[in-house]
Amino acid sequence: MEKKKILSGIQSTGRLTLGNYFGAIDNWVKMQEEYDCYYMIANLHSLTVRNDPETLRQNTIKIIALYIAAGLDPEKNTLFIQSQVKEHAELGWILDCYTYMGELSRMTQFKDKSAKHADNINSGLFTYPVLMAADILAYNADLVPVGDDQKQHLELTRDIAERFNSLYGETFKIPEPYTKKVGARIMGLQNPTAKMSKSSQDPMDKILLTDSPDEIRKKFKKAVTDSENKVKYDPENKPGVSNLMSIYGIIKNKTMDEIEKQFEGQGYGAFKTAVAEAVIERLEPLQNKYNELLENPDKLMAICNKGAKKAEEKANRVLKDVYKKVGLVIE
Ligand code: ATP
Ligand code: LTN
Repeated sequence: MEKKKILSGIQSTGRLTLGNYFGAIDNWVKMQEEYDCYYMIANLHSLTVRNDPETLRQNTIKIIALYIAAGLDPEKNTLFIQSQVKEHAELGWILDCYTYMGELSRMTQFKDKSAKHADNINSGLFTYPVLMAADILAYNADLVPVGDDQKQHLELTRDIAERFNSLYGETFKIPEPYTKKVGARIMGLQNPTAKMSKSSQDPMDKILLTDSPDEIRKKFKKAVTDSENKVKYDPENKPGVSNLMSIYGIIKNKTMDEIEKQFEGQGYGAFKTAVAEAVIERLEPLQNKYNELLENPDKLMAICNKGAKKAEEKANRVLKDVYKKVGLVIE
């Protein structure tokens, strides 16, 4: 039986955090045996906010290195950079013409990002979800692993695909979201009621996958908690400690009950140290591999080129079908 197809991606705006790791990449690694996986760097999406060109280029390569260092095997998965496969932008344009302004106006990410970048509310930011739909539909992906924040975009993707199919006949597969179990949503260390985000302005709010052990210790030590000094899981009233418990639980594979028992009678100091050491230990092999990979950028690019070629073959077939169906002349 043919394996089900998975597609997902991360924007190359900024450096990846522990949130990206536990919320996305670490789950992708677990899926690589069972599915036919396409994992890309969504660098076209990154242009919706202003970037320094050289930083954007560097971040893109660094994320590819992190994908591989985190355990994504380039032989088992198709790893590529979105801008290398022009079909994404081409299909994005066509799908723009099948998406309504009203639908896009309802996207909460658009509202959030417009508020954050009030001086640059460009039309790319508005049509961002359509490009994401193109990423997914170009491969007829069955499943799309995303965090809660992206579910609305996936719903829209399904609506666009259904609309297109009903106009032109069966063309796109309707993708399903693949969301993870609870606990995979990592919150900020300084503001534990908002998710840890790579674009957060406060460096103390996020753990970067490339942070040194000392930086990690410092950030956990300064993490916001509460005055109770009791390790207890209560996300509503104790969001800071609960977030640290989730992180510890994911790494040590322990339930919240087990963690409460383990740290009974101990204060936050000891607990924070334990969380920091667990994170350091978990990231160490990833960081070693990452540094090794970055020593040979040509090899990394060769992996991306190979992935892009394979991705393009698939996406081009779908795009040609779409061109034909809507009446665009190509040959
Ligand atoms: P940005 O700050 O640039 O918006 P981000 O850090 O929120 O970025 P995205 O590029 O939007 O990350 O997301 C990439 C993937 O990582 C998505 O699947 C998203 O759901 C997941 N992800 C991001 N942050 C977290 C988090 N704090 N906890 C769990 N998953 C996360
Ligand atoms: N919008 C997503 C990144 C992204 C994506 C995709 C995820 C771009 N294209 C296709 C899944 C499938 C984000 O910001 N996390």
